[in-house]
Amino acid sequence: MSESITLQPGDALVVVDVQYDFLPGGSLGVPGADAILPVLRRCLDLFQQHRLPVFATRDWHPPDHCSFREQGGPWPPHCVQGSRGAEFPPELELPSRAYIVSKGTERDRDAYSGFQDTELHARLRERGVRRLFVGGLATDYCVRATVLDALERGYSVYVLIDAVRAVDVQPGDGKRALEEMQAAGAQCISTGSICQERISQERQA
Ligand code: VGL
Ligand code: ZN
Repeated sequence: MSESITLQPGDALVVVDVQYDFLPGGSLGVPGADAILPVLRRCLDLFQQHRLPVFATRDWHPPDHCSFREQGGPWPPHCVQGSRGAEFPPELELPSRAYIVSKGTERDRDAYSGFQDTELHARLRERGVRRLFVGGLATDYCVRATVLDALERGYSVYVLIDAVRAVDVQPGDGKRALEEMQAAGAQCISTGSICQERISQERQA
């Protein structure tokens, strides 16, 4: 049993690439990914109750992006800017104040990490964020890259293991990615170990 973690000022939730194309039925559907939706939903509620910021990254590719097979890349077309596949599913109920980070927007550059060519780091610093709680898709690609970049930039990182899923192109890719993130300093926790208790606003005042 891991200890319970109390949310505090300086914490932020980072939801990585929870978009239709990465859900079952999508062009790059991650097996079982729909199971993380209610889990993330509860986390979003918790962070909102604590008035802590929420960031959501999205893969946001031009129609002829270099990562697509027709362009010689490894993937079927996915998350094309403005397409339904690129949308966040309504079940997620992202708060309107969530800060959306678009990545992979340049035709000739792929970006797995939410930090690559984006303002994520600047926005997090602006909000005084020091600890990131990360969930989303996919464990072995964008979650991995985002977590490793965050650690490199000095953030403490908690990977929400029940709120991530892997593509597993090779069996075990997701498991290896989690091990790699842990070796780099990330802590893997279940969302259940985040303390549900609300910080009393009165007490803080
Ligand atoms: C992703 C493959 C291609 C991801 C993005 O979000 O993990 N995976 N583009
Ligand atoms: Zn992509």
